[in-house]
Amino acid sequence: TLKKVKSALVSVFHKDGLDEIIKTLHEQGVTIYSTGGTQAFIEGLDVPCERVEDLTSYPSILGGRVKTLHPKVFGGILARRDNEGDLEQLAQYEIPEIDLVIVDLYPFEATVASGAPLQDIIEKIDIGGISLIRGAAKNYKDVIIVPSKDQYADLLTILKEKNGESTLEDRMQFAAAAFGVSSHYDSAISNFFNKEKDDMERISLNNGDVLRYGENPHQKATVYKFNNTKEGAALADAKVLQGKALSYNNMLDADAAWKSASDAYHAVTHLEKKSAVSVIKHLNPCGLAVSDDIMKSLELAWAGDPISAFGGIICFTDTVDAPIAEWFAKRFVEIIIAPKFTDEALEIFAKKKNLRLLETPIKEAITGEKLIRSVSGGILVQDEDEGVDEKFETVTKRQFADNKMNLAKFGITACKHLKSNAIALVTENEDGAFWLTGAGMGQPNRLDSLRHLTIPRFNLKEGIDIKEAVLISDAFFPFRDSIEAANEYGVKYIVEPGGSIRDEEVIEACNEFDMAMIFTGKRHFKH
Ligand code: 93A
Repeated sequence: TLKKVKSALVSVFHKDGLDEIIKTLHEQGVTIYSTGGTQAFIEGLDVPCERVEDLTSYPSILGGRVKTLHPKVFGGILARRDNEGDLEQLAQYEIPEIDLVIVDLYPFEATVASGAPLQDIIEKIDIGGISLIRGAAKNYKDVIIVPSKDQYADLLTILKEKNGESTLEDRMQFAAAAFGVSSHYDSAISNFFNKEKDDMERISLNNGDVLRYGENPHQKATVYKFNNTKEGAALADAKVLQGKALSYNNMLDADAAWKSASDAYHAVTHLEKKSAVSVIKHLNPCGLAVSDDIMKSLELAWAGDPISAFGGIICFTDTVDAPIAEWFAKRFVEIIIAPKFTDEALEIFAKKKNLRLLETPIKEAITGEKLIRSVSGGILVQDEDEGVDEKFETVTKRQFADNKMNLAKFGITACKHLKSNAIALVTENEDGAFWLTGAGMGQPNRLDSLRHLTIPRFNLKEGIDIKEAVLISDAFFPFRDSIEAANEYGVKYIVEPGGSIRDEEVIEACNEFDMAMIFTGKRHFKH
């Protein structure tokens, strides 16, 4: 079964590491066949080589898509050397035997990873190379297949130490590696195509439902729904149980309410039974709370900013029952969202003709949905900012108390849903309830967002120990002035991503005021 290499076909994308192999093949008198770029490389080494085009009497066509795909190439690779019929046909059609094939495939995965456009990715699907690999591996009894650079060292061992003679076992090992390479390559292509297909399906839209009006009554608006979102697991699919038609702002606010309540629910892990409530105004949570009881959460969410809560959009993660419905009797809100309403609650709400009730399951922690917005002449698509931050690095002398970590995670979630520049102040009650006690958002500078925190404006300091609260910033503090402002409130715990060129100055300010500060390394802008 010892076979000596006499002829080789070499077609590689990356040429590095090839020179030693080519020189050794040449020294051993091996005939080398090669494709365009590889042939130029080989001739650059002053080694003669036969052009595949001369062998096939065809040029490389279709921009290189068809180079080696020809019986004159594949015949010489696939012919069984112990089969008389095969050998006769090689002679009849003047096909040379090829007993070593060296391939390095078009870099499909690297091209996908580079973010190249679809057309470039498609061109990097290797057809000829993968066929050479499969053909040579199938005929491992007679042919050595080197399917990638990783096998160059093994080939050199055979060429140099065994004078180009391989055993059947050697060739079978090369074939095993080859099918590993081809299967990995095709899986990568399959994964890419299936993901593309999913994205396309997600983006294809149902016919639009006309909305009551747009951002203002003189603007028309429509809501289109993505196909193939999971049933019930998307705000646009929520069941409208009562109330007048929804407007554009209503949809946006309802979405913000649903996402912030759901995310807060997922972010809290210290409670066995948990119930989250959000109160939204103009896309911002002005109240957000998670406790072990729906009524408690509602009262805390409302207390976050009772003035703004008027006319707000409320989302629950629990079934809304009669006592909750009664609670709203004397309060005006636009929309209430919940996974379920009891019949008694529906009866009570029925008196408020204009109030909209939306029924939808809570949002999953990670949906992978795309966010789409428009700019003049185009659309912007990005991933949702989903999940809970996991990296917490204390950067100050004062340590961030362990029992504050859960509260910090809740606070980051609240902050993430506030428009930038966003500052959130969150508090834990004695019974373990977490709530948003101060929110500053939408200011063009971070200091103003901090100074506009709702808490001092509504004079709710009573009952809240700000020394125990955690203050979160959606992006780094660029100067120490914000820390000084936080100190005026009496804040002792701060969370921010870090990454400013003045981080040192900011940390120094925290140390001066005996504050504990955490860097998360993750920014949460929301524009
Ligand atoms: O476009 S292809 O799928 N068509 C072919 O017939 C073919 N034959 C070899 N790509 C083909 N190859 C690939 O070309 C090899 O896998 C290798 O990656 C590359 C080498 O091209 P060149 O020698 O011109 O640099």
